[in-house]
Amino acid sequence: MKPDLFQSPDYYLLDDLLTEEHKLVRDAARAWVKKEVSPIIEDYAQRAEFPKQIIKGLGEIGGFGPYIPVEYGGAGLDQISYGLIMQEIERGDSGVRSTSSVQSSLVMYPIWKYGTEEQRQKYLPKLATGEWMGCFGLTEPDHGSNPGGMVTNFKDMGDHYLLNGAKMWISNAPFAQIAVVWAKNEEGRIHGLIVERGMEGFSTPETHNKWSLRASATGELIFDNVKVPRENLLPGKSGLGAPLGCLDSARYGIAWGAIGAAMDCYDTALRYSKERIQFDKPIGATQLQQKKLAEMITEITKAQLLTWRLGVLRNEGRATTAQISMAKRNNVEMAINIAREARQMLGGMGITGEYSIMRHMMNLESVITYEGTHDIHLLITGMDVTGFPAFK
Ligand code: TGC
Ligand code: FAD
Repeated sequence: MKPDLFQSPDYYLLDDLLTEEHKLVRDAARAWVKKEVSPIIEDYAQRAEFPKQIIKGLGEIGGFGPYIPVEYGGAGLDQISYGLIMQEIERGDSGVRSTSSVQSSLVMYPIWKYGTEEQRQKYLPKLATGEWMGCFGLTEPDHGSNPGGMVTNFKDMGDHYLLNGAKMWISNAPFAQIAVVWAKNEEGRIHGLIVERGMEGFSTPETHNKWSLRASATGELIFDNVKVPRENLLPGKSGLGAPLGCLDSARYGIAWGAIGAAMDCYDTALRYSKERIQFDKPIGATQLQQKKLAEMITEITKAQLLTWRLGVLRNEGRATTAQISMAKRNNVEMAINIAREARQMLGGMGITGEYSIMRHMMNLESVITYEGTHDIHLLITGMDVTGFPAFK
């Protein structure tokens, strides 16, 4: 793979809207990605393997629980710093950002928000350093966009719960020490349970043959009469709103992350367009290629503004689920369109692993599907503006 020469586009001088702390956090993440992710990621993606050696560094740059309070091992940062870290990590690879998103927003967040003090003390510090990795089990083979229909269930056996069912498409599952699993009790009410690797009847087979997010490990969670200790139930919130609350945080991070992938594709295509000579002039001097680049930087700039504003609203506790949906949907579509255009700008070279674009493009096919599909986010916006839910 070519050396990482990334230069971040900032067409509207958005750095002026960031604090010194935001810039420090972002620059540290950017430098880490250049040093630890860019040189190896193509190889790991080609081999369909998650690079476990980066876990410690991810923890050090605040990639695990950026906004979780310092007393629990988190970085105690605000929502814009959290977003900037996701942007930089996904600039390297969406699969690495996935690992970070899942650990932060889908494992640490529910333990922090819905867990007991004992659960926070037991799990959060280890998750913050990456000593323990976690995964989040919501999706099932027959319930993806409609998680409320889940059939995974647990029975109260007095001194423990008995968990049965299966989850599918679970990021980090093959190597995670713990899983935050959403299951229905005997009354059909959804609760979160912390399931630990090693519990009898719990297995995590890996999902192979993915053409997307190849550097992220994906698997199933299978529960065959798993005895879960009573103290592993998250008591703070139940109902579908509990897992959906976690998704708000993760989807917000993805909105930033997608900008990172788009910036990397744009920057690569821009550089290539100045160097690649056809018909005795750089392809960047032709109107057709300039149209592509001009539209890319316009879309990136609009997404940066949208997402920065969303970060401000989240810092103030005012961002709604529908606003987050709009940003996730807009930014991932923006990124995937830019990746497709940028890939074409590199001609044949665009399909090789010499450049990051094709990998981003394939990764984004997962990003546009997980954490709520593109269609589901449109329906969330539709419901918000009309008041009519059109899911059912
Ligand atoms: P609905 O009736 O609308 O809501 C049920 C209850 O939940 C409440 N609620 C929320 N609460 C907190 N935060 C939110 N964002 C909430 N959204 C809804 C709601 O008020 C209600 O509460 P209550 O008290 O009245 O019961 O639910 P619905 O069944 O009609 O479904 C709505 C829909 C379709 C929007 C929802 O199911 C949905 O978002 N589906 C998409 C599923 C999804 O996003 N799955 C993601 C799985 S995790 C993942 O993909 C990780 S990938 C990670 C990576 O690798 O980076
Ligand atoms: P379906 O829900 O079957 O949707 C199929 C199609 O139908 C989609 O285009 C959808 O938009 C459309 N559709 C569905 N309902 C409607 C409707 N009412 N109106 C109009 N169109 C509709 N899940 C987890 O719980 N944890 C994870 O860590 C996790 N990681 C993932 C990693 C990867 C790489 C992938 C690919 C997925 C991951 N997921 C995870 C699962 C992901 O959240 C689901 O794939 C996603 O929610 C969609 O569910 P589905 O695949 O079952 O598609």
